[in-house]
Parts: sequence; structure tokens; C-alpha cells
Amino acid sequence: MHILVIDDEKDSLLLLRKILEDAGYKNILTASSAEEAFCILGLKDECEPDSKMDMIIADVNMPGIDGIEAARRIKMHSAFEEIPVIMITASHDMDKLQTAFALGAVDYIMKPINKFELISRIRSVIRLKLEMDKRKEREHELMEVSRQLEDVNRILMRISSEDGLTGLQNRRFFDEHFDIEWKRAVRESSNISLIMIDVDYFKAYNDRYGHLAGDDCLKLVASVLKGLVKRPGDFIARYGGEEFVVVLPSTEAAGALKVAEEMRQAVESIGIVHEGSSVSPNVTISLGVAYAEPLTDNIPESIIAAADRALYKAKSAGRNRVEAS
Ligand code: GH3
Ligand code: MG
Ligand code: MG
Repeated sequence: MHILVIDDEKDSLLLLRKILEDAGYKNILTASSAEEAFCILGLKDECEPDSKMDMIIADVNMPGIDGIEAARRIKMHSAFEEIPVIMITASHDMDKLQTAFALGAVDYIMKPINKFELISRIRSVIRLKLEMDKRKEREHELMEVSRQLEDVNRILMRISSEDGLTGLQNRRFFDEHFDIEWKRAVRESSNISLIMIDVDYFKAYNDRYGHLAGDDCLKLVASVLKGLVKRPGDFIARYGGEEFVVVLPSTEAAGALKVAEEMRQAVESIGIVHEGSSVSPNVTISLGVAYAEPLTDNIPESIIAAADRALYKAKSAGRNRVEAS
């Protein structure tokens, strides 16, 4: 326990040191002025700090910088922000104590100093400080745990294959699994169809009904679309913003067109009102269908581009429709 005692009266310093040492406190440092105390604490450039400090006992009434001002300046330094300060005061200093407490003094004792009073005050201050240190340590541990949880969540999000808004598979899943399906089709000399879907005039929907309503609309559209993806091996993913993609392995163009048309009708018939749409009173989708036999069309990107082109065709032809590449 390192205690710094600041008092301009020599006798008082000697007495305080003796009381503290008799009570078993070992590392007592004394300063007979605020300046000397700043030096001991290493707050002045030319001084080396003596040691770490756990508590300060300061006389309120000193010539030059008084105890209150000294405590204020010491506590301005981050290393001593939390250090407990006990003020020693004569009865005529009592009115200054309010300021001292406002500046963070934790307790005071009156002169002439009573040995038992001083020791019991110090003990309770130490107890308080230990409690506070413990609580800070716990807070620190909790913060560390919640930081670790955030890290884990971030990793989980990254490796997760689910889209947070719609609950469909996400783009990451599509990229990985479309490639797998494509390779399977190559191996099995099979074919594959792809449907690219885009919600019509969705920016206008957001603008008119708000982004949250936009989110709800996407969720609803997603769940209706998912309900129509039935065969094992088929899957639907959120491709981006208001775009979805459906992968239909071992499916001919005619079959894919049929599924696409069902999807178009199903979304329109949910009846989500969309006054900003020029094509229907309700929310609608446009769909582009592409078909490939992976043996001949040899890169998976080609069918994605073809479905994109078909979707573009459906948009330019007026929206709320299905087009094939
Ligand atoms: P088009 O008929 O040609 O498809 O027009 P559009 O307005 O649907 O297309 P555009 O690409 O201009 O706008 C898409 C909008 O989708 C813009 C974007 O703010 C919105 N959007 C994308 N992702 C989300 C989302 O997760 N939630 C919401 N509410 N809006 C989204
Ligand atoms: Mg779009
Ligand atoms: Mg759109």
C-alpha cells in the first residue's frame, strides 16, 4: 500500500507518518508542498515518478497551491483519476470541503488528528477502493466476453448459408451449390435450368411505403416463391437486394418455364398493394429462364448470364412476365 501524505507542517507530517507506520502501512511518502507531491507522482517533466500510489492524504490549508487545488490537478491525470484522496482540515476550512468532495475527495479528518479516526477512515477507503477495483475487473471481463461473442457472431454470419431477412439460402450458398449442381450435371450428362427473378418497381415500393414495409414485402414474396420450389435438389436463394434465383437440376426448359409462370402468378395474387407500379395494382415479379446442357455449354457463368439476359428481356417487354433466353 503506497500512501502519499501532503502537509506543509513538518510536525503534522511526522505525526501522520508515525501513525500510519505504527498501523502497519509500509510505503509512506511525504511531501511538504503540492509541488513536491506533483514531483513524487511524476507529474512534472523533470521528476521521475517514485512509485505507484494507492492513496493520497492532503492537508486542505497550505500556502501556495492548497490541498484542494493539488487534488484537482492530480486527478486530472488519467493515472490518478480514480485515486482516493482524504482531506485533512482544520475547523475553519470546513466551507472548502464541499469543493473538495466535488473534486473527488472521498473522506476527510479534522485536526488535531485522532489516531484511531485516521486509521479507521483509511481502512474504509481501502475497502471501498478494493470493491471498486473488483467491480471494474468484472466489468472488464464482461466486456471482453461480449466482444468475443460479437466475434463469434460475425464468424457465424460469414459461414452461414442463410439470408438474414428472408430465411432463404443466401448468395454465398448459391455460388457454392450452383457450382456443385453444374458439375453433377456434367458428370451425369444431365441438364439444368435457372430462373432469375426481380421484383418490379421495388424502389418505388420502398419510396412510397418505407424501407421496413419493403422488407416485409420481400419476406412475403420469398416465402411464396419458396413454397413453389418443391423437388429435392431444387433450391431458391436470395441473389441480391430484390432479386432471387432458382436452380432446377435435371429440368428441361419447358418445366422451368412452367415453374416460373406459377411463381409470377402466385406473387401477383398475394395482392400486396403497390400504387407505384405501372404494370399492376399489386407487387409483381419479372422472371428470366435459362436452360443448359452442361456438357455443351461448358461454363456455369454462361447460364447465369443467359438467365440475366432473359430477365432483362422480361423487364423491357413490360415486366410482370416470364421470358426465356
Ligand atoms: P425494376 O422494375 O426495373 O426492377 O425497378 P426496381 O425499382 O425494382 O429496381 P432498382 O434496381 O432500381 O431498385 C431496387 C430497389 O430494391 C432499390 C433498393 O433500395 C431496394 N432493396 C434492395 N434490397 C432491399 C432490402 O433488403 N430491403 C428493402 N426494403 N429494399 C431493398
Ligand atoms: Mg434489381
Ligand atoms: Mg426490381
